[in-house]
Amino acid sequence: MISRREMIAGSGALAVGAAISGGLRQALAAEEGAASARGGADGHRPVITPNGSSLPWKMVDGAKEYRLVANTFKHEFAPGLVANCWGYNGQTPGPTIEAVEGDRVRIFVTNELPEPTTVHWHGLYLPCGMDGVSGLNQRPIRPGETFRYEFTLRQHGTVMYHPHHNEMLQQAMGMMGMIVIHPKTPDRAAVDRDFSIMLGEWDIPVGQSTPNPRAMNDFNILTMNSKAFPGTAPLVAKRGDRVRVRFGNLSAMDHHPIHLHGYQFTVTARDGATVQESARYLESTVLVPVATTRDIEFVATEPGDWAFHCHMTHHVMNQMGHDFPNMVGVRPGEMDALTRPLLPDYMTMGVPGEKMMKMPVPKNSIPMLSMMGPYGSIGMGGMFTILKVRENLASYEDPGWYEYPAGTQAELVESGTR
Ligand SMILES: [Cu+2]
Repeated sequence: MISRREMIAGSGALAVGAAISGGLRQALAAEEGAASARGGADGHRPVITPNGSSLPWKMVDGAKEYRLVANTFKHEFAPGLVANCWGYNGQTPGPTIEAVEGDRVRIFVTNELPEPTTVHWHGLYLPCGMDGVSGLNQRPIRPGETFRYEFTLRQHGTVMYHPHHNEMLQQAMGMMGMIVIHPKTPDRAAVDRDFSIMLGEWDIPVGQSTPNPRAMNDFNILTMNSKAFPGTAPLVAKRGDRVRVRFGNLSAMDHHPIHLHGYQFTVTARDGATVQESARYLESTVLVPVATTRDIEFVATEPGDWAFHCHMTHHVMNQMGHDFPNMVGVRPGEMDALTRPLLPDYMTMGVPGEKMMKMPVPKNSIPMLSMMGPYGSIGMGGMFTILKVRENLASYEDPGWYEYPAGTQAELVESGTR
C-alpha cells in the first residue's frame, strides 16, 4: 500500500516553494492539478524522495511537459541551520523528474537566479543541442529567460540533472536533481518501496548563512537530499517489502561509501544501466563516486531501526572545525576552565563525557553530533539516516523508535571494573 502522503508526492501535487513568482506560480498551480490527475509516475510505482517531491507534468502535443524554475530561497538543513540556497522550484535538490522510457519530454527552464544558467541532463542519450553545456551546446539562459529542452527518452534508469554554467558555484549552492526513467518493459523485480537520495556536501562556516562555493576540502555539512541528520527523514518499510534505494552523488569533491547496518544488498543498477543478474553480488557498503548513480535493492527481512550512512567518519559530523591541536590522551587539567573565557563552552576532544552532545552552539548552526535517541545521544550527524523496518504498519509514516523484543538487545552484565 502507498500512503496518502506518498501518493501526493508521487503525483507531484506538493507545493513547489514560496519563492516562485506570481504569474508563474498560477500557471504551475494549474498544471499541478492536471498532472496530479495523471499521476507523476504514469502508472508506475512512484519514487519516494525523502524530504523532497516529484515534479508535476502534463501531456501537451504528445509530450510530457515539465517546468523547472531555477531560483533562490532559504533552506533548512536540520533544525537550527537555515542557509541561502539555490535550486529548482524552491527546493534543493530540485524535484525528482519521473518519466517512462520512450516518453517525449519537454522541459521549460526559467531562470530566476541573479546570473545565467543552463541545465545539463546528466547520463542521458539526447540530441547534442539539448545537452546544456553553456557556450558549447547553447548560449546561457539569462535571468528572466525561459528555455525549452525537448527530447525522447531512449533508455531507463536513474540519472541526474544539474547546471552546466558556473557549475562550481551553482552546484555548491544546491542546484541538482534526480531523474528516474521507469522501464517500458520491467527488467528487475518490482519493488514495494523505491527511494531516491541525492548525496551532497557544503561548506557553511559557523555563524554564516550562505554556502561557500570556494570550498575544496573542508566541507562541514554532508547531506542526503540536502538534509543533514537529524534533518533526514527515515526510510520506512514493512517487513517483507522489497526496497530499492537510488543514490546519486553530485558532491563537489567526495565519493561516498554508503553503509547499511543489519543487511546485505545487491547493486542492481550502476549509472542508469541495469546490472545483469549474473554480475550481482551481496555487499553492505556501496561506493557512490562523484557524478554517478547506484541503485541498491534488498528485501526488508530484519525488523529494527538500522543506521544507513556514509562511512567516511568526517561525513557523519556537522559543522566540525579541523583547526585544533590533537589533544587525545592529554590530561587537560584546568585547561578547559582557563580556555572558556576566550572560547565559551570549550571542551577538550577525547576526554570522556557526554557533555560534547550538550554543548551550546552559536546562532544558526547545528552541533557536530546530535539527536537524542531512546538510549541517549545518537553520535551521528551529516550523511546519516535510519531505515525503519516494522512487522506491522498501518501506514508508512514514521513509526517512532523500535521496541526491542525481550532478550534481543545488548545489556549490562557487570559494572565498576574501573
Ligand atoms: Cu561521505
